[in-house]
Amino acid sequence: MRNLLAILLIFSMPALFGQKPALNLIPRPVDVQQTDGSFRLSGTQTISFNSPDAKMIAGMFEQKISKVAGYSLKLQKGTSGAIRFNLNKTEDGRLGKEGYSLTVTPGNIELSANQPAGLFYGMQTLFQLFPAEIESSSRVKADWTVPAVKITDYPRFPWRGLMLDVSRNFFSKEDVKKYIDDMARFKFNTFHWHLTDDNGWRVEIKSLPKLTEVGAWRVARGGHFGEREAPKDGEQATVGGFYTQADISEIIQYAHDRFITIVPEIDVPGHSMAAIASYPELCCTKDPGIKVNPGSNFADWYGDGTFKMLIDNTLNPSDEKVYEFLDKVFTELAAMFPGQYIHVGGDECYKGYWKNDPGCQALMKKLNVDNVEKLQGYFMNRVEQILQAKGKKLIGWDEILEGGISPGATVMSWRGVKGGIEAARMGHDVVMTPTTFAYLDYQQGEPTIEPPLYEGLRLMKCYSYNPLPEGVDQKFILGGQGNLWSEQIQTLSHAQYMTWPRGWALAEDFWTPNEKKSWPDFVRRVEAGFDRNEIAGVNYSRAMYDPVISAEVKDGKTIITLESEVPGLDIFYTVDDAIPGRYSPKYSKPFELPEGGPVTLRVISYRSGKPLGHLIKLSAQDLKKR
Ligand code: TNX
Repeated sequence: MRNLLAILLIFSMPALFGQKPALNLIPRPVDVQQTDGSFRLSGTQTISFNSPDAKMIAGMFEQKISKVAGYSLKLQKGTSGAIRFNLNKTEDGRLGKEGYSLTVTPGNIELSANQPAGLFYGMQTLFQLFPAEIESSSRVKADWTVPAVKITDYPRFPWRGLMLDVSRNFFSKEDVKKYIDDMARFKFNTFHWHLTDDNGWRVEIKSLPKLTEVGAWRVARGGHFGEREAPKDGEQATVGGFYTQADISEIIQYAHDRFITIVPEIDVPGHSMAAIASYPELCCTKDPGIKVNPGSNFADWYGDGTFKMLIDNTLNPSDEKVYEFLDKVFTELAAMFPGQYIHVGGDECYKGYWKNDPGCQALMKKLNVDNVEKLQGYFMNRVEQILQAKGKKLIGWDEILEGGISPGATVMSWRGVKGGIEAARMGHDVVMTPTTFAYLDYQQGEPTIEPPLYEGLRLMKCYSYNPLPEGVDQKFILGGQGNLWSEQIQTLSHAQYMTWPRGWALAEDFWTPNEKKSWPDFVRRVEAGFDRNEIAGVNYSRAMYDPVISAEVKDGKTIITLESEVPGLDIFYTVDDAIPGRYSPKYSKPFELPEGGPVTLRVISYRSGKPLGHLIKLSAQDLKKR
């Protein structure tokens, strides 16, 4: 009862002062006009729909309300319900395929769109206008009101994606569905499913049973991925999993119901160790000792993006049997996935084994080419022909540009933005997923606190991203995508931790007009999103509260700078081994670390007298290395 009173008080406060309540919508809509009052669910209202498609969305809304509020609202054909889901009879030109308009008054909720997708996105906005309790998965008490508002909204880009790598670590069918659920809440419409790599083949191909009998399983290992022990002779491979074709169909349907298209990826010709472990004849070395990799180190990286694979993980482009294999794989894949795109990887393909292979040399002679890069071009073009024969379009990582690729290929720009710019200038469609703004496997806060990884990408940087590079025609930029590589991610909750809130920043980068974006306003909405995730039971990271700590050595002195990306935080620190808190020195400007003995810097961020960030602890040596 007391909770209810408190909730009522909070909700009536803006009304008492004549202010409109703050809305916490992510991504921020194109146009929002707040009006007076609010709509209250009574439990006896009706929901109307004007077409079978509108009925489907209205039914989803009804089910959600029934689950959390326990109301059974009546669904009825027509346009006169208190809550109305309408597909426009004449198209509203501004809204396009995915836009919607939503009007809430004290008497009605009216949602309209040109297409069902628009109604679905409008419904997500409507859910975000309800109290946070709407995110609950069971019945809860709440004041089920929606502030009066008029919203016109549509996306900036048609491709708004997230990628999940299920090869490095397997994620169950249920995990994948949960991940898709959360994408849908933020109007993502593309799920890129990285199904194969060196560490596991995850999709059943009936004509090639070993891909999942052998390729889906690796030896059990703990510890940091990339530094694990290689498989031993005779060791049982017990860790992994795969999706049957029935599982795949179920997930496709699940995503389809949430207006999400799945783009499956089969990563070739590199990153193919799991396939090679299953069928060693597919690579140049034909080494039957090649195993599905458990996260051991099998490459030398030279720091400039070049590398050498110490174990052969590359398909042989000169062997016709490889194309027969790929034809089988893509025939079954094309039959499973209804979307127009199949992603064929193409990244980080090591060509060292090709160089020494007589078959590859003969092929180079025949093609009259003098470098192995061109062999990848040949391979990719063969793969594209296979896809075209199945009515599918090829999309690949930006390396596919290097060997020459047909203009019909779509390019995913990951090595920064330059591949995307170059591809768009050549007339390719492009999806922007640069490491510098969109890599969700990167560390999101203070590196000594976050799970170890070789790079960082903070929320503010994600949020600053504009997927349309300067000087590029927007028509070639389909949109953008965040990529969650799973080398270091073993559970769904960790995947969620890495994805949110950075995924919210990307959702807004891909949906909201650039000029409508505002970092301080986004931070406020992110904090409201945290509360919602608490209720939804979805993990997230609070790393944005941790300051950026930098050090500069000047005339033998170490100068420390502490910067908060979140406005309005107080940063407290100590250099005397005391635990920092509200009575410690408050940071205001760069300061010098004391000399003359071992020194430890401790830092923590507060707001309104309450700790928000982690307690960060760094030695003077650590700092000097920064
Ligand atoms: C590069 S991005 C890769 C992935 C790794 C990722 C780790 C891309 C096309 N290739 O195989 O998982 O870096 O950050």
